[in-house]
Amino acid sequence: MTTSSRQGGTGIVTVIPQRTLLSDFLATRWTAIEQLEGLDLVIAAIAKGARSIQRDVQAAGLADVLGVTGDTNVQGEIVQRLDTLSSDTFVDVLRDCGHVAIVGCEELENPEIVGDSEDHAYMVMMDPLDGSSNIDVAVSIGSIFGIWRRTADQPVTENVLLRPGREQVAAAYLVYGSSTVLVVATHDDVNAFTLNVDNGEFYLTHPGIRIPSECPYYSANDGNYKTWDDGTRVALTNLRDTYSLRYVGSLVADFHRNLLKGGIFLYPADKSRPEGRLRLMYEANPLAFVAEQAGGAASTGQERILDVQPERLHQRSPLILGNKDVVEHAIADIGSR
Ligand code: FDP
Repeated sequence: MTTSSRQGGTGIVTVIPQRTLLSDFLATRWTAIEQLEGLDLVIAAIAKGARSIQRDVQAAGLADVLGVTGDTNVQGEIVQRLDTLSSDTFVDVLRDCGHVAIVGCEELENPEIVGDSEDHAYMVMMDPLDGSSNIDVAVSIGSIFGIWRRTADQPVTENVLLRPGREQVAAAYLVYGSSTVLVVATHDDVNAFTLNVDNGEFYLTHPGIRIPSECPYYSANDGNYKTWDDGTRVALTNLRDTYSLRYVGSLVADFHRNLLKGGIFLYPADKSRPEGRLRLMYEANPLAFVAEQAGGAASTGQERILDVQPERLHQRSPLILGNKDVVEHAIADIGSR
């Protein structure tokens, strides 16, 4: 049995073996868990948005979606057209799925309220297009989602989103790379689905992901060495002496490689960015949740990422993420001076 086959000019036939469809996975996975009712539709909506963004990413040089909009976002960063398109697309699909109350987004200063009935049980924080600096140069980019549950009696306001990462019920991310992959994590369960571009379906390709115990890679922007404090320099020097460097500069791509192959990602605080560079609510928290469910760890260097009590929607955080023992070692080095 095959799900698709293709014959190119070379006469080589690509045969894709039968695999579980994302839709079948979603229809059966969480049915017995009352706390996750409707989550299948939220994930299906993310997959729907991703299909559309994937097409735009693939055609980016041809379609009129490359380049900057001329605006800066709430972080003061230059907004790319694909950032705006992704943000609009994911807000629309999450609104249409009928189970999301509010969407917080890197590109939006204030969250978008998209529903307030009892059915609208989920709250989503997203980075709709991660790795913006890589858009125009055909390097892997992605989308990141943290998903929390709302209690029905809570009014839907911005403040309901200020919840610690440990309360997420699920997290998901996309990598638009050499293939398009959707990773979905719930409690103790991380699975990855690969898009078949021929029929637009996601198939389960990486069931039950666990971070390998080996850690071949470390990922950090070494160009920041001059701005790190002494403890961080010790940590990075030890990592450099032990592991191979891999740094794409798109958080999702670096994280995804480390999740599948083993590795540690670091974007620590530095002298010019004492709060770190990455965003707590829609970068650090969702990926920390995925890492922990796959047996890894995530820390600010001072505390577990998932325990940070957020004060602002767009707050930044240092991030040290990956193999548990290597993360713990790096934290000890950072605190050693
Ligand atoms: P980008 O600004 O290109 O969107 O989200 C921020 C982020 O990329 C991450 O994806 C990436 O890991 C990091 O910034 C790269 O920062 P540096 O260029 O400072 O290394």
